[in-house]
Amino acid sequence: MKTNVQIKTPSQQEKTLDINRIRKQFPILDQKVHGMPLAYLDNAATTQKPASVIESLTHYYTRDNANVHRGVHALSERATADYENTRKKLCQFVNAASTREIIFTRGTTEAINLVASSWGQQNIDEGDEILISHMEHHSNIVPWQMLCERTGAVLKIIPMNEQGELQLECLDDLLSQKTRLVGVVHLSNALGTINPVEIIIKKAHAVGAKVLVDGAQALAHLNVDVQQMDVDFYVTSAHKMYGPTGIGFLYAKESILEDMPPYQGGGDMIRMVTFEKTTYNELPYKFEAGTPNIADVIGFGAAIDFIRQTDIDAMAAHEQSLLAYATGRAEDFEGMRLIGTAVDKATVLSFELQGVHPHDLGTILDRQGVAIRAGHHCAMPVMQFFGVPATARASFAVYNTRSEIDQMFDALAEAKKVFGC
Ligand code: 7TS
Repeated sequence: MKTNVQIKTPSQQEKTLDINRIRKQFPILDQKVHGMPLAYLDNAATTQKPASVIESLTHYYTRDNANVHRGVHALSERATADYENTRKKLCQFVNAASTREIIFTRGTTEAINLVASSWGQQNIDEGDEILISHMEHHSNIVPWQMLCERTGAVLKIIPMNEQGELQLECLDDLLSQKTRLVGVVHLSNALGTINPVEIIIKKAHAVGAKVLVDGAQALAHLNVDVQQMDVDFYVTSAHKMYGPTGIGFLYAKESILEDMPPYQGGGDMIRMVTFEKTTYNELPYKFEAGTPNIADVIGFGAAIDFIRQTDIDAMAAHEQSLLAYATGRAEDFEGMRLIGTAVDKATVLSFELQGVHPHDLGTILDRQGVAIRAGHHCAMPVMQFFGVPATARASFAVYNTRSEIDQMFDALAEAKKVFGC
């Protein structure tokens, strides 16, 4: 089946990467699974980590381990400097106006819950509307549903079409003076669609709504400039960008953060505590209660270094050429249906194979050393839209190769034989 996918291929001027050299930086890739070379194609779930990230964690625990912002001793000063250095790197990486706008969280999920809880508590009332899209991850659905339940606000949905593209022509009808917040995913984990977030932001701002963009999948694949985008909230997780699990951040405009109440109370987020009254710390610390995940923040910094050194545009170009190759093979593969064929897409090949349940596919591919994901990808409304219980999903990162994609298609051919289809 031919689709309308027009995946950009790298232009002549783009830096070409030495993928073998990059692969050598990822020790985990050099292994066999069930006697076959590992082809790790589950990067939308989590990416692998380069040696520099792993070493930064070891270095921290062997040389610098201490609590931050508190001690006057050398270890605490070094730990604090490295911790805050990651904030500076992130500030530059997304072009935030100030480090005060970068709040460390456990990841995307916690960042969205922080906004729904803190900003939501202050800005959402009965009858207000929150607009999200049909292709959101559960973490950009459930916190808003919970907020609606608490406040009596109404959740509305931007529809999508059969290609898995948002129907932006519906935006003018959906947006109104009642809309307080629009939540939209930048790069869909279930479909690979890249959404035109700038257009959505402009239209939302025109009715006075704030916009939260879920960048969990985006920051390892797209160039993001939060000021140019004029986004109010941007959230992500380090573990999808070659960094550690359990850490991510919330970017928000300083003026909005200043007005938001704290999310959690405790150490570090206060200026002065008495039993009568507590005053809160300045940004960004007002939103970072308790001892933070120091080691993984430092590891996150090493992951940003890796992306910057490798060059995000060159990485994106390589991944686009992998996706174009895989899409071409999929179109020639009898019985395969692609789920998500947006014109503008990246990194994700979601599909079903006639006659084989995605979970069985996942298991058979694993026996051939190929790691993909099978399931609803925490985007059940997407599955409901396409009328499938689950999809199989391959997702690419900078270290993947065409021969790994061939290995996947060989394994898929094997699966067809096993199931006689
Ligand atoms: N938003 C999107 C678009 C995601 O892809 C994910 C995780 C999240 C939010 C939540 O991120 P977390 O780090 O807070 O868990 N997506 C996936 C996935 O596709 N497979 O496993 C996790």
